[in-house]
Amino acid sequence: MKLLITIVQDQDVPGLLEILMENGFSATKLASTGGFLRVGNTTLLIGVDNNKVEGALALIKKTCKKREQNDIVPMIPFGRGSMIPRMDKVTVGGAIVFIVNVERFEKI
Ligand code: 2BA
Repeated sequence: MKLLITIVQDQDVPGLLEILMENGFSATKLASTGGFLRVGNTTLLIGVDNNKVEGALALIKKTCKKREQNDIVPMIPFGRGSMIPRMDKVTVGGAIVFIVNVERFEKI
């Protein structure tokens, strides 16, 4: 068994959960925050049999879209001692997936 630790944009979550459930996968949804943009995203824990990993990845690929977001964290100097926010565009997504071996799975 593998655990797909899957980080996706909030907008893609309803569609992704729906298609995962339709195809017999189980998932747990956690609220998370990206370290770079410091905005909310969603982490899904998806436990899957080894022979279904590619199927789950295909559904993630089909559902999760790349989007441009403003990065307003960095600041640039502006006059003496003051700073203004700098707006950069970054491409976020489709999805970040960590595929981890599960040593043992128990449902009690
Ligand atoms: P964030 O950390 O908020 O990153 C959002 C997007 O900003 C990233 O999209 C990437 O395009 C850009 N970015 C991230 N770090 C950067 C940096 N040091 N310099 C320049 N640009 C940077 P994605 O790569 O699609 O990542 C989406 C979210 O997935 C991330 O949100 C983070 O929550 C998670 N993530 C991505 N890579 C990760 C990793 N290696 N470990 C843990 N979480 C990760």
